[in-house]
Amino acid sequence: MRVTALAGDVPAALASALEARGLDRLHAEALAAGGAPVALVLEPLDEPETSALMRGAARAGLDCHTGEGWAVVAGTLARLGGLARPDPAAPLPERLGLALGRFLQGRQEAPQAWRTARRSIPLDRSCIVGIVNVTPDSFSDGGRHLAPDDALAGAQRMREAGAGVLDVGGESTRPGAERPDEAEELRRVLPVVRALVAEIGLPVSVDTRRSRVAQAALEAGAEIVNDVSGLAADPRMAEVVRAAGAGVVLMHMRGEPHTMDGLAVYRDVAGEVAAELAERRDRALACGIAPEQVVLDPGLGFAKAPAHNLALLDRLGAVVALGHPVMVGPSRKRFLGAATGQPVDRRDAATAAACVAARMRGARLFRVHDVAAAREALAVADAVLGNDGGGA
Ligand code: PMM
Repeated sequence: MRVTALAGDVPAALASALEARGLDRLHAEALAAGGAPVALVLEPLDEPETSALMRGAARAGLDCHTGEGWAVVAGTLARLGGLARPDPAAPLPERLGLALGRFLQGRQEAPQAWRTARRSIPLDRSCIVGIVNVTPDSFSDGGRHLAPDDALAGAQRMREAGAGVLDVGGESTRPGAERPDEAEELRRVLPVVRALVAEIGLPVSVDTRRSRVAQAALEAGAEIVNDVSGLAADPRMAEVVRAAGAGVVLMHMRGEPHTMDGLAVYRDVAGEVAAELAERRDRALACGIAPEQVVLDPGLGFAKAPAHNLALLDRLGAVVALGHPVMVGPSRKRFLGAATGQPVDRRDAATAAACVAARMRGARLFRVHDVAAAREALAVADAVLGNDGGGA
């Protein structure tokens, strides 16, 4: 007898093996989807819930580890479905049954498009977000795009290199950077937004924590708000996004750019970032923002030590599982310098590699300075992920 291991973490590998042995495609795909690995933390749990969960998990063939008020359950999606299915002989406590049911219902493929104020951006392949910083002090392209004409020329090159979105920011969020006042931020951002909207034709995003800057940029034709505070810095931001129907990037950060480095303390960075982003997302939806408008970003470099950034890239699935398209912004950041020894002006290959790592873990949008390098690397990742099995 021959024993051949499949790529068990890739559902399509299981489907191909079944199809090659005579199952029809739909059946093979359904079985393979049920075989997808899942791991959940449930907390807080009371004593009866913990006991019921342990019994139910054993019956369903799931691994279950429990402690004071929590449980970790791991296995396949199909077995988790078995656990959640109502069983009159051994009903789950109501709160537990509801929570599992909600999780299974909400668990879906990440949406294949992003709705903005003006269009739907397709995400069936990687979307590159070109960075247009109009700050005199951004850490990696400081001042290069300050004048609108220069920004326009840079944006034209990004479009030719395959950018799908342009992100204009007038505030450097680098640790220790001085924050411009609102008038200065508006003075930097608005002429560039106007020029890009008029001349480039790509969707324009504004990277700001201020609702007045976002509002003015949206009125000038921008269609996305990229808020590194996840709508937390300005109480009016959510309403501005809602009223305009704008796309919104909710990024994870703790504290403020000048306090964030001291808050980079985690016991389980991916789990904590996902839980904190879920709270931000829930707050945005409660304000009337539609789920289709929302993109989530783990905030690489924001309140994260180098090892946290690497762990987040590896465990990005925790953020992807929240059910929104995921953006990452690794571009030229310090953790890439720590991994490669390269200075900030020589980190574009490392950036492209980080983008590919994130793409393999489910990210769809990539905020970078060097669009051409990222585009080429991600074209390969898209082709690998979009392959048809080579024999099907
Ligand atoms: N990083 C920076 C600024 N804005 N926005 C999002 N959504 N994600 C990021 O990772 C991010 C961001 C800081 O980098 P820069 O100064 O090079 O723009």
